[in-house]
This record gives sequence, structure tokens and C-alpha cells, in this order.
Amino acid sequence: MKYCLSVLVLALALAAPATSAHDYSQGAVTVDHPWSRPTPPGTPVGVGYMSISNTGGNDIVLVGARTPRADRVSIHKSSMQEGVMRMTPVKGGLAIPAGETVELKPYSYHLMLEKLKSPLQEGEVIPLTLSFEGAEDMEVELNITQPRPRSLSRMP
Ligand SMILES: [Cu+2]
Repeated sequence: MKYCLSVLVLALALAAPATSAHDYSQGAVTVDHPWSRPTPPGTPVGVGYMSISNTGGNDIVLVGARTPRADRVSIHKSSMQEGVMRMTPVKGGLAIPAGETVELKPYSYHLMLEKLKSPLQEGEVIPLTLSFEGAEDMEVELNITQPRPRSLSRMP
């Protein structure tokens, strides 16, 4: 089983974003508040969170993403296994059924930005392209924001 840097990401995962919401719509798809956290220098990975709504009549699948800031973007799911937060790749992509919203958020689904080319810094806006089956590719921007410590109460 592959899991990566679970301790680091757990430490990064303890909070919610501080900035106001922003959203993107295209066809039946709305992506609300894409955001990520600043990364310390030398950190090889970053995260990506957002909620994705499918207002159409057909299911869609998030099959991938890319950004000029990372060599590769994977779709992961975090879960607690024997007291340790672990991440596993989401095989086949992340389904967003017709009429539903799926949240990418701490302790759950997230994008993993792998092999960052430079640290993500607070206040930056990072371009990100989402690829779907059943919908057009979509350009969004990740707001890099310092988390607030209120989100433990938002744990699923
Ligand atoms: Cu991950």
C-alpha cells in the first residue's frame, strides 16, 4: 500500500482556510474555494482542497489535475488506519454523481501536488487544471492560505 508523508500532512491538515470563498463554474460543474497551504522550504508535496458540484444529469469523474508548480498531481484519500492517518490513491478517479457535491478537504479526499518546484507561499494563487470524464477540463486557482485552528471542529 502506498502512502506518503502522512505525519507531515496530518500536521498540515489541522485547520481550515482563512480567506474568503471564490468559485468557478463551467457547464454543470462548479468548483468552490480551491485552496492550499503554504509549504516549508524543501517540502516535496502540497495539498489541494475544494468542493466540486455537479448540477448536471450525468455523473462525472475527476480523473486528474495538473499545475505548473508540481511535476505531478494525484488524487488521494486520507483515512485513519490503526491510529495513523494514511493516504491512498483514488483508483479510477473521484466520482461526482449527478446532482451531488464532493468535498476535497482535510482527512478526506485531496489533491496531492508532488515534487513541488518551489514552496507554496501564503498569498500566492496557483493555476490548476482539473480533468474530468464527462465534463470539459476546467481551469481554477488555488489560493495559498494559512490555515486557522478552528477546523478540528469540522472534522468529519
Ligand atoms: Cu495525499
